[in-house]
Order: sequence, then C-alpha cells, then structure tokens
Amino acid sequence: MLAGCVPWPPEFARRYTERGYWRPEPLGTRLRTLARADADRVALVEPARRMTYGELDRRADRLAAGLRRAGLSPGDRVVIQLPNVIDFVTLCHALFRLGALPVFALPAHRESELAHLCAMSDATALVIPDNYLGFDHRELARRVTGPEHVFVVGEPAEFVALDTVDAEPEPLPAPDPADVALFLLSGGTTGLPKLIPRTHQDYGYNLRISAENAGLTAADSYLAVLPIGHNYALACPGVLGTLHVGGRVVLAPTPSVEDVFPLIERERVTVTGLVPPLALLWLEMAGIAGADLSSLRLVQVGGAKFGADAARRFGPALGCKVQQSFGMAEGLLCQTALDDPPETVATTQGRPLSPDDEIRVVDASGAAVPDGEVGELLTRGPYTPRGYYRAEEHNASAFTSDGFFRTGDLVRLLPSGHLVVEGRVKDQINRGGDKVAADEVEDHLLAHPAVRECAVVAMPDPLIGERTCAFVVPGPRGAAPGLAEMVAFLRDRGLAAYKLPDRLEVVESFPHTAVGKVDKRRLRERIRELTGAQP
Ligand code: J2J
Repeated sequence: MLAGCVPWPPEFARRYTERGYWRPEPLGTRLRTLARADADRVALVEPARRMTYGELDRRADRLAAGLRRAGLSPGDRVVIQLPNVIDFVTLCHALFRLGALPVFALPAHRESELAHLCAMSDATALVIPDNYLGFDHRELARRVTGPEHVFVVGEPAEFVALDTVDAEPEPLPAPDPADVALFLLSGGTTGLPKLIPRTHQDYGYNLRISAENAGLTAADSYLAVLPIGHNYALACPGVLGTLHVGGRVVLAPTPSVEDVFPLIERERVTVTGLVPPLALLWLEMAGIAGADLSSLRLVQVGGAKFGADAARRFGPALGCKVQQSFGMAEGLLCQTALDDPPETVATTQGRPLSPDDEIRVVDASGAAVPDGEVGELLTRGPYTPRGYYRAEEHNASAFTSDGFFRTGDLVRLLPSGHLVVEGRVKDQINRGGDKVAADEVEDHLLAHPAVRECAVVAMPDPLIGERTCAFVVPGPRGAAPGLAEMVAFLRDRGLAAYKLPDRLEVVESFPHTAVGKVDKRRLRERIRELTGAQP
C-alpha cells in the first residue's frame, strides 16, 4: 500500500476478500464492460450536454493517455476542484485507469484549503473550472504553488485546457486493486482537513452495497445535487454507484431548486441524495414550484440529523420513499432499508450496510455502555480505513489500538440494530451538512491582531440545524473587531465561505473547566440563551 497509509491487518484483508466484499478489480472496471455491451446507453447528463457509456469509456482512455504524455505517472496525486460536470467523471475514470490518485476538494474551498490539500498530498496536478458561481478559480490557482500542472475546464488563460489533453490510448498497467484509488477529505476536528485514503476494493464495496441498499438498477436516473467530490454524492451510491449498475447520472449545476426541479422533470430522475436543509426546502417547494416530480422513487437524506417530523412528511409530500443516510468519508455507512417500517425510517439513521461492520458504543473511558444507552460510536470494517494519510500522530488518537475509528458521534443502538444519532463529542460544527472544524477557524481568528483568545462553537439554527458562533476575548490593543470586519479578515486569509462565523460574541474572559480548558459546553449554553433557542 502507498507509503503513509495504514493497511488493514492481513487476517482482515483475507476475510474481506474471502467473503467477496473485496474484489480484485480496479474502480471503473465495470464501466468498461457496460460500455462494450451497450455503448449508446446514456451515462451522464448535464443540462446542455450528454455522454454515452461508449463515449465516457473512450474519453477516459484518451484522457489517461494524454495525461501520461503530459508527464503524469501512476501514483501521482491530482487535486480536483470541479463542480458537478461531465469532465469531473471522465477525469476520475482516466485517473483510475492511469493509477494516478484524485484528491477531492470542494468547489467552495479557497486558498487556505486548496494550498493545504496540494501540500499535504504533494500534488503533481490541480484541476479547476475557469469560473464557477461568479468566482474565478484561475485566480485561486495562481496563488497555490506546488502542483506542476494546472488543467482548466473552460477557458484556460495561461494554464492548459483539459479538453486539449488527449492522446491515442495505449495499454496501461492495471493498478493494484488493494492499493489507494483516491483521497476523500475528512470534515476535520483538529486543524485542516485530513486525507482519507480509499482503496479500489474498499471503495468498490462501498458503492456496490449502497447501490444495492437503494435498489439501484440500470433503469434509475440518479440526480447529483450535492458536490460530487463529497463521498455521499460520489459513491453512496451517488455517481459511481449509479454507473456501476448501468444507470444514468444527471449532474445538477447548482443545488438550487430553480436548477434542479426542471432537471428532475426533464430527465425523469428516480433517485437523489440531499442534506436536511435542502430536504426542508424541497418539502416547502414541492407543491408550489410547478414542476413534475412524480418520477422520484427514493430520496436519501443525510449529512446531518433529519428531524422525525420532516422525515414523516417528506415521503407523502413528494410521492417517494425516504432513506436516512448516516455516513462518513472515513467509511461506515448506515442507512435505513427500503422495506423498513415508516416509523423506523422517520426516527433512526439506519443500520450499518455490511455484515462485517463492527460497532462499539462506548463511554468517555472507552468502556461499552449498557444496551440502548448513548455513547460514542466506534467502528471498523471492510470499507473503513485504518488511518488517515500521513498522520501518524493524529491516527494514534483517532483510532483505538485495535483499529476502531472513533467517529466522534454520539449514538444509541436499538435492538433492531438501527442507530439513532444523538449528538457528538468531536469539536465540529455541522452547518446543515457542511462540516466546520472549530480549531481550524480558531487558528485563523487568532491571527487577527485584536484577538487574544477565541473559541468557536455551534449555535442552534431552526433552518440548517447549526451555525457557527465565534467567542472572542480582545487583546490589550484596541477594541475587538465586529462580525463584518472579522469575516472580511478571514475571507482575505482564504477561508471557504461556509467556515466563516455567523455570529461574533465579544467577552472579557472565558469560562474554564476543572482542568483549565475553555469550557465550550458553557459557551454553547450561553449562545443558546442569547438566541433563545431550546437545548
Ligand atoms: C446525523 N449526523 C450525520 C446523519 C452524517 C452519506 C451521508 C453523509 C455523509 C457525510 C456521507 C448524518 N445524521 N444522517 O459521507 O456517505 C455527520 C456525522 C458524521 C459526519 C460525516 C455519506 N450523516 N452525519 O456527511 O464525512 O457527524 O460525510 O460523522 O461529510 O457527518 O461527515 P462527512
């Protein structure tokens, strides 16, 4: 396995292979078979363009050869920051075939995140759009040093247009299916996002079982609403799961209802995956938007807790089934089943998808809690890697000595095996599915000359679940900055917009715990009182 990764112990690897979870084939193998069997079948749809399985297969080969000629080699890392476009998918498959490793950035990332990802992965290449949602990504690429190559989807300026990367396909050595295929980003709890190495065979299993649990077939049209560089829309079952079964992937240019509803109607979309704030918006808009959504048969909701009341109303209002999805880029996927009773779907976050997902629910000392009580979820299994990339020190605390990942989520395990997410212990804000690591924002705040101490906590929000509140103790020199000034300061430091604080509270000092740490629990209570929110 690639240096800097933690392999599964041999006895586990053997078991996962024997049980058929791990198959000796690189990602995208099935795409080639489907392309040969039915080349004219539509694979990918953008609002103004479509691509068949045959075209996708051919373009992936030619792009792989072109990238090879441009100087990319197997094992090279390629940071991809693209919105939901066809080129994203062709590029992924080209890289799988070449054995080069995509590192998935989000379109919302800015200089701070992108520079970190390029440095952390030692990337050879960066791939960006020219513009997306009014932002010029070439400007961003100019400020990120490191990658030797910058490829652009659209107008390249001084960089290379991805379109022109093209060469006659040549036989390439197949990548080792046991090795890393791609890197996902962790939501982060300490510092900047960590890279999660996913192998061909573990990720292949991930996308197959989630496709199976969604009952996905070649007759389905999956709509990618959320960014496809995120695990959920990429492979749970998402884009890769849909292509695996020969279905059609419809790519939404943005998640806005104005873009998405007409696409559902036009393409007769059957399945999609949403975060709770979007699901609530759809619930509100379904009856009044005037679009025909009757083709939908299944809508997954996950990324943050979906309230039982909304979950009960969603299916009848949209005429489809709901599937709660509690997943993580680190691996474990819990989902409700298509035949679960409606109350189970409304009130739980589902069951682990693999019979070999191992679950422990523990208290702060690491001891198992009594059945049915709340504790931290630990897990290991055939698609949950044993460590972050190049993060030996962090891995020592993020995983137990016997390889269980500490999710940081507080859950309750029901006798049926379903999990209910009750909260979390990790220092993260879940902004309607967007994850914000408190200490990443704190580090940036501390760089402001007027800030002596700071603490970033979640504050309840009726619409998106949580927003970010920054508590600040000003330094001796001058007054503390207001929210607008602080936001401008953080933006200038290249922080993605979803990580900017929604509220700033200036205080004289912080409450401390018995051991002298900032007492975030009391800060959360304080902001709850100030906003009048219920605990
Ligand atoms: C409560 N919290 C949830 C849920 C994730 C499918 C769906 C989501 C993700 C994802 C994903 C939750 N209820 N239904 O990768 O494949 C919180 C937990 C979890 C963290 C993981 C997928 N679904 N969460 O959100 O890596 O705190 O993956 O540990 O971004 O989101 O975040 P992420």
